[in-house]
Parts: sequence; structure tokens; C-alpha cells
Amino acid sequence: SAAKSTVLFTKQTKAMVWGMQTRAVQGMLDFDYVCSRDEPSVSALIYPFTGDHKQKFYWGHKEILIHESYNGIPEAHTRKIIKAAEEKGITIIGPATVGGIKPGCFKIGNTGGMLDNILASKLYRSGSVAYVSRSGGMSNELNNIISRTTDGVFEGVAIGGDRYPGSVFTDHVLRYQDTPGVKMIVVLGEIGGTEEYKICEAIKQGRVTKPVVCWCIGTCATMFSSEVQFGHAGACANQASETAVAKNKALKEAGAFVPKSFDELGDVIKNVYDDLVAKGVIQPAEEVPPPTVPMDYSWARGLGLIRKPASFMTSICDERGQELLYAGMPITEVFKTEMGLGGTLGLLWFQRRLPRYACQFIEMCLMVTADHGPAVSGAHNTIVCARAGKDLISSLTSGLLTIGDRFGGALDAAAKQFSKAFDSGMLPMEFVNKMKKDGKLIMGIGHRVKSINNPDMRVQILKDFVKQNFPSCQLLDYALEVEKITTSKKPNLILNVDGFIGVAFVDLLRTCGGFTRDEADEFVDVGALNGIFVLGRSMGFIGHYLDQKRLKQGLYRHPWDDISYVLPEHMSM
Ligand code: Q5B
Repeated sequence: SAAKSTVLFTKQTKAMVWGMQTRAVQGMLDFDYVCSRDEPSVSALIYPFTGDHKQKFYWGHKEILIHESYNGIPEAHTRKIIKAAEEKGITIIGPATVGGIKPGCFKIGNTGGMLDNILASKLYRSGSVAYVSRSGGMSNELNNIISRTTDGVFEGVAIGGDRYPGSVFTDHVLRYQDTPGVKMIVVLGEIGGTEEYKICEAIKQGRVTKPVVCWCIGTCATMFSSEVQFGHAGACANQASETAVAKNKALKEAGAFVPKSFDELGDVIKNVYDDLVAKGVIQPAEEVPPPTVPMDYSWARGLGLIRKPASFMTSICDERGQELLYAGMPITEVFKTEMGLGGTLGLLWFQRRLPRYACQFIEMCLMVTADHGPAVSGAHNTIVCARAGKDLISSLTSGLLTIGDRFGGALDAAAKQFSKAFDSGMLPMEFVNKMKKDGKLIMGIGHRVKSINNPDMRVQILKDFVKQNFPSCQLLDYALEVEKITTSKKPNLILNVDGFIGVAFVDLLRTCGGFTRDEADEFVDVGALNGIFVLGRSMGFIGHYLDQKRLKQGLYRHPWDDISYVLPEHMSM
């Protein structure tokens, strides 16, 4: 088999990450960034997929894309991989481990923990102490201990808890011995197996000359009357020599620095390090602060480290909890109280639970505005659009876009004009004359086909309801006085359906007890009332769309005999 390199990781080392490990990859890239690497260490994520995929990650403040590629090596091939690695002189770490880290160069996956830990343990730059442990979790503790007692970690590897790991303690201890930057070695062994005795041999034979600080965990096993299986597969003493106590004793006798307990490990590491500094073997480098990596937003927010004003405010509906809330009312309650569509609209548009008569009035408005035949501007547009082969939404919006001051969109303007005149104390006659003088139409007055001789029953139905149920309808009464004047001039200048709903809604908002005067005015100012016509008439437009499709009507073309062609005279033949 080929000779293995002593250098496992450099600043150019690249990784392919198995699985969709996005957090681990981001952790690796943040580490790369604080280490001032020129390039990210992850070149691809190996993940089953179909098609070309890219994943977005942060590189400092910037965003970068990393490829995903498909692969699927069955577990049965693992042994072949180990054999091939042996032949090619490749070191395998694991498989059951988080991996390893070389500060300033490269880290495998989640080794070293999150960025705060990496910064706290100064893993962004190289130190003089190399370690090898079995446990990945304990390797983080070693990062912490070594960073606090020495100039830091040179390299750390957790070989994993398997009974037969891809590489063993001595593989790494010997590598560290042969690596010039490593000045002392820390080994965290454990109960089970005999690997630590190979370190003893290497020390005794003079193969390892650098100071080795070593502790085997699991000394408490002797307190149990029977054998204890610790967390790792190999962590069980099958004979006396495999106990942690026996191995610690042998290591001490071989010349390793062995503390009395794990608690003393940091002190022993510090003593050995201080001695190396005193002898001039280690010259601690000047500290250079690492580049700043922006904090991950959700992490920092979770810890309460940052705050930011929301870019979006909402107050009518909350779907985040177990139950949907309409203006704070759970949807089950909305149904329990049988508030209907009017009540639901009250919650979502006005954030109020409206009185029953108000909910009924809203529903009646939606019913009377639902449709007024195919001839009106909006329905006509919807029909033409549907016959041009367009879909429901296009046909509906084509109709809705016709709604405006002249057709169906006069509710708010009527509410405003009538309120302003009424609130300023203008008499109905004065109001009509003023509008005439200013050359303005009175919004909510006039109809193409309805008149005093052909009354609009929709308006009559609403009028009866308002008169019977509203506590007061002063603005409606005022508008009816205006209507008397306008219809005396022309019979079609009636208070139309838009005008009626506009003024009656002002009465509702002002007198139902749920709104202050300012709130009532604000709803009119922001255009809430036209919404009633839009919502109601959507029912009709959708009906017309479905009707045209059902009747299989072809493309509409307006007949020539219904068009008056008035070309400029000088152009005519
Ligand atoms: N004159 C509605 O006009 C209509 C006057 C007026 C003072 C007025 C017109 C108007 C205001 C806007 C409005 C909602 C265009 C209507 C609706 C829903 C619908 C529709 C449906 C449905 C009708 C003739 C003479 C002229 C005018 C004068 C007219 N309106 N004066 N104030 N408001 N109203 N829109 O019949 O002296 O001869 O020059 O704009 O409220 O859209 O069913 O169809 O459910 O779908 O075309 O009900 O009134 O009258 O414009 O030829 O005017 O009356 O100044 O006077 P007409 P015009 P003069 S409801």
C-alpha cells in the first residue's frame, strides 16, 4: 500500500458533502470565511435528485451557489473503499464521527460547532497543539480546553467510536510527530480496545518524542461490579488491560503526561505548554482578529441578539397558530356565532364584530349588487373576454376593471359628496345647485334604465330594511331629499344602487356604535365602500363567464351595422 501523507488538510482542501446537510455546509463556509480562505471548502453536495440543481449559501455577506450532484454508494461498498484508500495512501476518518478540524484551513462538517464556538475557541487560526480523540463531542471540549490553556489547536481529529475505525490513534499521533507545526500532542482515549498501548510503545521506542498529554475516559467503570458498555461501540473493557485505569497507568509509565482525573486535564496541558514556551520551543504568534462573519438572522433572533422592524404589518388575520383567527376571532367561533358572510366581512374589512342587522345589511348589499344583466359595462366585458377564449380570472378581471365612477364604482364618491354637504349644513337644494354650478355630476344619482317610473327594486328592498333596522339614517334621508329635486328635473336622476349603499353605509358606520367618527370617515376615505360592489358583482361576472362557456359561445365580433363609422371628411372617397 502507498505511504500516507502527514498533511490531511490545507487551505486548499475541498470537500464533497454527503446528503442535504445545508446547516453543516453553511458552518463550513463560515469557518472558511473567518479563516480567510480564498475559496469555499465545499465543492458539491452529493444528494439524490433529477436535473441540474444548485443550492444557495452565504460567503461572508455574499451569496454563492453550490452544485448538488447525484450519487448513491451502497454501504456494502464501504469495505472496498477502505481497501482502495489503503492502497492509494488515503486516510479515512470515521465513519462514526463528526470528523476533524485544522484551524485556519479546513473543517469537516459540524466539527468545532457553530461560529460562536469557533470564534471562542480561536479555531480560525493555527496553534501548536494537535489532538486526537475518539469522541466527536469531546473533541469540542478539547478545542475549548486547549484554546484556554495554550496558543490553540494545530489540528484535531475525532476518529469515532467504531470498534474498527478507518484510522486509529497512532495513525494520527505519528502524523503529528512528523508535522513540524505540532509542538505537543493531546490524546483523549477511552475504555475498551488496546490502541493506547501502541502510543506507549511509540513513546518508549522514541518514535514519538513530542510531549504527549493523554487521558483515557471511563475510569469510573471500576466502580461497577459488572462490565459497563459506554456510548461508543468499542467502549467496553473485555479484559483488565482494556480498562481506562490500566491504560492511563501504562501511558504514565511510558512517559506520557497523564492527569489524575479529567478535571485536571487542562492543568496538565497548560503546564506542558508553559514549559515548551519557557524552553522557546513555542513562540506564541501575535493575535490577528478574524474577519467578521454576519450572524445568521434566525439564530441571532432566536437568541435575542438582534431586532429589526417588520417590513410588513397586518392586523386582520393570523394563520400562524393552531386555529385561524379573523380579527382575533377563532374561525370555529365565527361559525358558532353564525355571523355569516356579513359578519365575516365585518371582521376582515372593519376589524369589528358588527351587530346582526349590520351583518344582514352587508349580505343584502352583496345580494342586490350580485348581477344586473349582461348589458352592463362590466358583464359585457367579461362576456367578450370569455368568448375570446380567456380563462375565468382574466374574464372576471376584465369585467372588474370596468368598475369606476360611472359604472358601479360611485359608492365612496357618493358617500363623500353627500356627507360633506350634509355635515356642512347645506340644504339639499343648495347642494344640487352648487354641483350644477361647479359642472359636477352628483355621484350616486342617475341611472341608464331605472327612473321614478321604473323604480329600482334593489334600492326599494334596501330602503325598507334600513328604515326598519338602522337606529338612524340621517344621511339617507338627506339623499332622498336630493333625489326629489333631481328627479323633478329628469325622471332617471334617482338615487341609484351605488348612491343608496354609499349613504346608507355612512349611516351604519356612524350609528352602529362600533366606530368613532374618525374611523367611520377613514373607511370611506380609503375606498372600502366600492369594495361592496366589487365583491358582489364578482359573483355575477363569474356567472356570466361560466354561462358563456356552458353555451359554447364563439369569438364575439361587433356587427358593422351597429357601428357608426365617422371618418374625417377630407379622407372620404
Ligand atoms: N345628469 C349613471 O347617465 C349615469 C347626473 C346628472 C347631476 C348626476 C350618470 C352618472 C353618476 C355616477 C353614478 C353609478 C352614467 C350608476 C351603476 C350600477 C348599475 C348599472 C346598470 C348596475 C347615467 C343626462 C343629463 C345631463 C347630465 C344629467 C346625469 N347624471 N346631473 N348628477 N349624477 N351618474 N354611477 O343616463 O342637462 O341634459 O346635459 O354618471 O352614480 O353603475 O344597471 O346599468 O347594477 O350594474 O347616461 O345599476 O347618471 O345620463 O350622462 O346622458 O346625462 O342628466 O348632466 O344633463 P345617463 P347622461 P343635461 S349605477
